[in-house]
Amino acid sequence: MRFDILTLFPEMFEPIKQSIIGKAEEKKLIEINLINIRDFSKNKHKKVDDTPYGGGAGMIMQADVVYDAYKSIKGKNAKVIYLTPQGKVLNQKKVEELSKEEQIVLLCGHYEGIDQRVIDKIVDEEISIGDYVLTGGEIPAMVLIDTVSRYIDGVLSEGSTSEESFSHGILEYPQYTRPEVFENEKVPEILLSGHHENINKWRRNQALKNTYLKRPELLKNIKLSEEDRKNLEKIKKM
Ligand code: 4F9
Repeated sequence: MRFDILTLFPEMFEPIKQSIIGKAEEKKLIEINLINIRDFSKNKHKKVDDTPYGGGAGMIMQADVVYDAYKSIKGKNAKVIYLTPQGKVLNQKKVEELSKEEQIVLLCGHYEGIDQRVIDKIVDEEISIGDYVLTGGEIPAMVLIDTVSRYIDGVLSEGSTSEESFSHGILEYPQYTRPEVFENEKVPEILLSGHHENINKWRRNQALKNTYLKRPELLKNIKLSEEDRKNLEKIKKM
């Protein structure tokens, strides 16, 4: 998977070169290519924005500069994503879908926005990471790279994406490790029993309970077994 990032602030992406994503890049499992939009300014002062037609506050990134930066990217089958609060809100299903792309171009806006004509010309999809406004699209782009990269073969250890929260559409069960007693609190007895069938049942129940208490709206999106239904009824009476 290759990510091409169109941004005015390429330095902001240094942190994702660390940790797991950095390792994935070293292993050539993913490639992150930064394009500084400012390099495509035709202006002697390297200006990339101008005041909005029709008036109003702030500055607008210019269509021709953004377009020239975009045209410098190599590749034919790239999906172009603009990070904006106007997009569909990202979720795990979308993340998994995007992980099947061979190349993703991420357009990061700044200031009051980007001239609509270049958005209309190059963008395939608009994505938001939540209903709030940031100072730019860089942090959303990093969120997208992080979530999508986890699905690329070899980036995580085997099984890490299939067992987690949200891959089943509900929240995780609680996890414990040594010591067995912490501040007088013991690890749930069942986890020390070695009885895997009972442990799995207990974990499923804990996941259902967690979801019911913290994110009940998620329960509408998943298929519950007869056993799940019975257990949920019990949880609701607690
Ligand atoms: C992008 C906010 C995606 C949420 C881009 C200001 C943004 C954003 N999700 N806010 N520029």
